[in-house]
Parts: sequence; structure tokens; C-alpha cells
Amino acid sequence: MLKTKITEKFSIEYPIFQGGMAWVATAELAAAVSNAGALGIIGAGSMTPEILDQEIKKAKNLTNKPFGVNLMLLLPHIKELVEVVIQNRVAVVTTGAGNPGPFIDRLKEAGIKVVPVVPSVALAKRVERYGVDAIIAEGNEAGGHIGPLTTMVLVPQVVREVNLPVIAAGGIATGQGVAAALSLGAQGVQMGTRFICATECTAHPAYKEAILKAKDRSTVITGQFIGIPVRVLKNKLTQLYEVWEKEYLEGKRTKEEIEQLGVGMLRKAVREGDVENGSVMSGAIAGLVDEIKPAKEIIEEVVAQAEVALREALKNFNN
Ligand code: TUI
Repeated sequence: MLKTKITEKFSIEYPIFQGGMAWVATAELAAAVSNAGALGIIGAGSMTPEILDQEIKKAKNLTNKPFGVNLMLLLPHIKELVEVVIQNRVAVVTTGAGNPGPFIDRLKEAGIKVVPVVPSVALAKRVERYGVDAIIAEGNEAGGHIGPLTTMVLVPQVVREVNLPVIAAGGIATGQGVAAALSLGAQGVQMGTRFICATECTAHPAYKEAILKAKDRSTVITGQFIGIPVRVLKNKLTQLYEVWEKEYLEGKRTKEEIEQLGVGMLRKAVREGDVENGSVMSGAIAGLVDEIKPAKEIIEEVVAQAEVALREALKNFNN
């Protein structure tokens, strides 16, 4: 069940990608997700080329299934990271936070499937011309660095405008969300926040606890005014952002000062467990995540829920 163009193209059992979250998505999580029949993804956003090389090798020891690597395109050493994924013949590369154009030919020549995350129809059409394999349309319900549009409006417009399979991301943590994404024309989903609370995720227990405790209004967007919108859980750091962003609008602080506020803060939250002063990146759907369990159980639950939700929706429609 739930076979789509995505399961076919990526040789996976379920049309589910795990978000390649920086500092969070290590080899352990990626391998567990891939072993469970979805696509695990190592988040290279926090890694040096040497560490990424080690993580890929670790994942290969933990799974025989395909897995991916997410490349955060704003990193200064992005070219070296591209070389590492090519040398290691990784099955899939997803990209985020920029236009992957300059790297696509090299990745494709190496036989790597390329799947960019896009926040707009314009970028979706551009990357389609470059010859990518699928597109992740990520709405601003997602955690971390986000674009301006919601999943509800972005996904169907990308689906209409491109001839590639589309994976919906942002705000999906349950099978009901998967059913909604498929109804919008997506052929698969990417989930990030739900997998932070996988047993195999190596994030600090306090980070997982913060996600479990979150409610519907627990996330906010910081950095909006300086052009780097990032969705995080409210805490002492976001209160400071609020004050500094107000001061920025009054001309009392510079863009650079506000940028500095975030430096090293994701690591502080994910690895040190300082969820008050660190940046606790989380999707807006955190309120629906209320259990830590193995990736396999998360995936099986989500797939079972999706099948029920799709059937129920049709039944309600026909009544
Ligand atoms: O990349 C993400 N989410 C992230 S990256 C990250 S690390 C970070 N930390 C602090 C500040 C900034 C980054 C944390 N979360 N999601 C995928 C994503 N891609 N969201 C938005 C975009 C995007 C934005 C602009 C993709 C392409 C793009 O293109 C601009 C252009 O050149 O056309």
C-alpha cells in the first residue's frame, strides 16, 4: 500500500523522507529510518567534510538500504561536502537554503539522485530544468530556515507547474498529514520534527522533551526582519530576539548583531540540551508529537493512519 512514483524512483517501501536536520540527523537516525522502509537522511549542515565522511561510512555499516545526505547550501565548505557525497556514492542528495544549480551536473554524473527543497514555484521550475529527480516543496510550517508560503498553498502550485514527483514538507507529523499531502497532489512527504522524537535520534533528551511538551502556539519565527526567517520553539532566546528585532526596527541595532544571536545556538540546544538559551528549531506541528518511539514504529503508525484517513475522507465525501 501507499506505493507512489517516489517509492518506485527511490527504491523505498514507503513514500516518506526524513528531514536532514543539522545537528539532529546523524547516521544512527538515518539508518534506522532507512531500515524501516523510508528514506533516512544525514544532515550535513553541522558537519565538516571529515565528519560527513565518517557519518556516511557509519550509516553504511548500519543499513544496506538506500539513504541520503542533506546539503545546506549556505555553508562555506559546501564544495568539499559535495566531493564527499560523490566519493561515497550516496544514493540521494537533498539540498536546502539555496539554489543547487552549480552542483547538479557533478552530482548527476556520479549517479546520485538530486532532490532540492524549494520554497517557491519559481525555484521549482528552475531546478526542473536542471534535471533533478524530484522536488521537496517545503511550507513555512517547517522548523528551521523557512520560506514565505504555507504547505497548503505551495504544494498544489508546485504540483501544477512541474512534471516531477513532488514531496510535501512542513507541518506533517501524522498519517492525517500524509493523507492531506497526497490529496494536494504530492507523491510523498518529508517529516523532520516527528523524527526528532525517534528513539534512535541522538539529540539531547531535553530537546526531545521540549518537542513533546510543545502545544499549538509554541513555535515562533525569528529573524523575519533581517531576511533569515527561522521557526523555533519559544524560549529565553526568542524573547531576546523579540527585543532586539524591535530595537533593529528603531535603528538601534544592526542586522549583523541580530545574525550573531543565532550563531552556535542550534548546537547548544541539540547537543548540550540548553533548550532555554539555545535555538530549538521545530516545526509548527510539534503539538501533535507526544511520544518517543523507534523510527520503525513511527513510520508504521503514520502509514496505517494515512490509509485510514484517505478511506475515511472518501467515505465522508460520499455520505
Ligand atoms: O534549509 C532548510 N532548513 C534549515 S537550514 C538550517 S541551518 C540554518 N541555521 C540558521 C540560519 C539559517 C540556516 C535550519 N533549517 N530548509 C529547506 C529550505 N530551503 N527552506 C528554505 C529554503 C530555500 C530558501 C531559498 C531554498 C532555496 C532558496 O533559494 C533562494 C534562491 O537562490 O533562489
